[in-house]
Amino acid sequence: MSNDTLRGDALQPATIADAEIHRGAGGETHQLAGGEVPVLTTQQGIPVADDQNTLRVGPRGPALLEDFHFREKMFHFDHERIPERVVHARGVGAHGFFEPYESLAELTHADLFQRKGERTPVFLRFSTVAGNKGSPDLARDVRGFAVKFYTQEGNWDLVGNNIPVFFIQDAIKFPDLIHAAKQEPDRGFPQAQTAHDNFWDFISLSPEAMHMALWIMSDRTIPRSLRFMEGFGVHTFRLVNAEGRASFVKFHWKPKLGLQSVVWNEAVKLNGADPDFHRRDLWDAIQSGDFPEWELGLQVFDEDFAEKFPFDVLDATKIIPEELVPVRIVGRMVLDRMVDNFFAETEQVAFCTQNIVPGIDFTNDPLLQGRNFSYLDTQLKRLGGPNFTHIPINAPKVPVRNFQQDGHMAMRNPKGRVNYEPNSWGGAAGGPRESRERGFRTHPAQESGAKLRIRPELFADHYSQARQFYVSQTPVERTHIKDAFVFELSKVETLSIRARMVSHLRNVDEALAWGVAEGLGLGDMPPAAEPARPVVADLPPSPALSILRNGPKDFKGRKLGVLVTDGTDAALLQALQAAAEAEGALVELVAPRVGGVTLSDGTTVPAKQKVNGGPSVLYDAVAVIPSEAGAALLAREATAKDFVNDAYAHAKFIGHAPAAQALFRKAGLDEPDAGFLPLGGAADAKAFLAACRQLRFWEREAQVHAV
Ligand code: HDE
Repeated sequence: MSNDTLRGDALQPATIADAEIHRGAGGETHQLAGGEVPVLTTQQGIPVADDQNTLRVGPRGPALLEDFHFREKMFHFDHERIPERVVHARGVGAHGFFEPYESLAELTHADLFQRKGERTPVFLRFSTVAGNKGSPDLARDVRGFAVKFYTQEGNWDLVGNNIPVFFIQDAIKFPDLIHAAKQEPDRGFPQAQTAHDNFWDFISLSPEAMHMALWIMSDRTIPRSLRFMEGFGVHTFRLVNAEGRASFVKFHWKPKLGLQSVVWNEAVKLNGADPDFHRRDLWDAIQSGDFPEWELGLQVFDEDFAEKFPFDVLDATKIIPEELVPVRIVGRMVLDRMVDNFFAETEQVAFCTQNIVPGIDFTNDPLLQGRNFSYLDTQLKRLGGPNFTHIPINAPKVPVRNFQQDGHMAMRNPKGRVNYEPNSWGGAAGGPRESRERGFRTHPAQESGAKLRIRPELFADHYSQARQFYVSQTPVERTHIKDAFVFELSKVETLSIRARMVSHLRNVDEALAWGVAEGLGLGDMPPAAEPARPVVADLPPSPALSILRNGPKDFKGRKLGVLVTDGTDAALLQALQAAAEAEGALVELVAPRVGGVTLSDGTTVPAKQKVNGGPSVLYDAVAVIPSEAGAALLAREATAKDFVNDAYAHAKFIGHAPAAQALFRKAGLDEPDAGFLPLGGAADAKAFLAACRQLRFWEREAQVHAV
């Protein structure tokens, strides 16, 4: 190696070397070709002259310890990572607001619910539970749905999930549940998957998890978009009004765009095609001004209802069916701004179930009580000290006044002499005091009883609501649940665990149990598990529990992938784009080259995806509109064949120009069904987009799955 290649000048990037550098006023800016830019400084504010080369003795000599800029830069880099969340490590957050549709003063004196239309800022973090921070978005998993309301009376955190029940009834089992779900400790895999022995061993030994098991095997755990899923507070909380009257409440978030999930085979492929699928989807929607929206719903009930309800309202493994206590829609939440900095906001945000405001209160749900300890405790470790509430994303937007002081990274040190109370300094000099009128007051519920480690009797019915969930599903959804059990248990190597799960399923639904046993090739059917308590009864189906019965009414917010080539009919493409726009849907072009194609009228259009990087799993429906020559080219391209084959297998609507037949034939799609729609002109384009509102041509699914 010659001396020349090691010379600092040779390593200067062109922008710096070419720049006409001079200091701006006060030495804070300098002039580059692109305009004024700030001068780089150290953390101490010292301007830096060279950020490309360490300080050394001569061009080939030893590095000098004196190089404070290098040492400071490297020291800071070395400490960039903080521990990831022990659960819900992978997440994405956004800002927005909540506004009530009406005053809820009769139910609660919580300030944010008093005045119709008054906006309260919120920050929402969605997450998966089991995977590490870098795990893919489409893991089969529960999604966290945590909302921080920055109210006028302090922060309220509604730390929910996209599933209204939980695996366990008592917080003391949480570490076991999470250990069992995450990577197995000896081998460090599988990542972000419950399809392994430890998880199903724990679940099959915990009958209380059966209701949740049905939910996680449904398509709820593979949402198409975070924008298309519900959120739930899960526990029963209390609302308390100004007179001190308390009601019980369960919180629901209903997406304005309706519910939608992907199918499992799509999820598997999406994880490879775009591990950030959900994150990107949220980013794209908000950045383009298509702000996602949820309505807040309340199920409000009183002691009387709680007494009569056949399940315990403190049991987080049970729901209250919406048909029994209707969900009252009371307001909306809109997400309208992505974060400026992922680490500062999404990573550092700290949700705590104990962050609650006057007018809302806890119940004795043993899971909720345990959570109230865990969240604060885990923040201390993760964020490194007790002052994480000073970080802007966590700080309330109202004044904070108390005598807490010092600690790591204190940012908000009060002035003056007084740091205790009572004190006799008087007036403002004496510092803040409690307020009986405004302060948080716990609802004075009567409590008495022996100290015991025991669960209430009604917690012990583990199957009735699991069955209710199953019978509330459409046939397509039931098949997906069965297939999910078969998939997951197929990855379980210990045969007795497979059999134990099936023995529970016999108490849920015999047809489901037999379907799973058959799918696994189980051999002898195990006897049904012994229920801890006689099953309540055959509960009526609850249509609110089905995704397909609660889908969107239109194709709004969905994505159409259009496979084009040189020579594609320009008028047809325009008609598709116009029809999609009228539906509020997005169109993305997929082409042999990302540079784009030249259409029939000679215009060129860029593509969003090259065909081998833009598989059809990225889209809700596809249109295949090549020219004849283009179709002949695509027919020789494996990824183009995958594009149409997957769209077919995933029961998507497929619009097609006549020339597409050549590609379909080569892909083996020679028996088009009613989910294939011909595209000639504008009228066809409209009809195709109208068909897409159903999202899937489910009739096809049975044709493509033989085992
Ligand atoms: Fe959590 N959970 N959880 N959880 N949870 C955490 O707190 C915990 C539970 C939920 O985006 C942790 O800051 C216990 C139910 C969400 O930052 C931790 C129990 C529900 C998030 C913790 C539960 C949730 C968490 C880890 C059983 C739905 C992510 C990092 C009693 C109602 C929040 C953190 C975010 C995060 C404990 C059960 C939702 C360890 C002990 C039920 C959405 O404190």
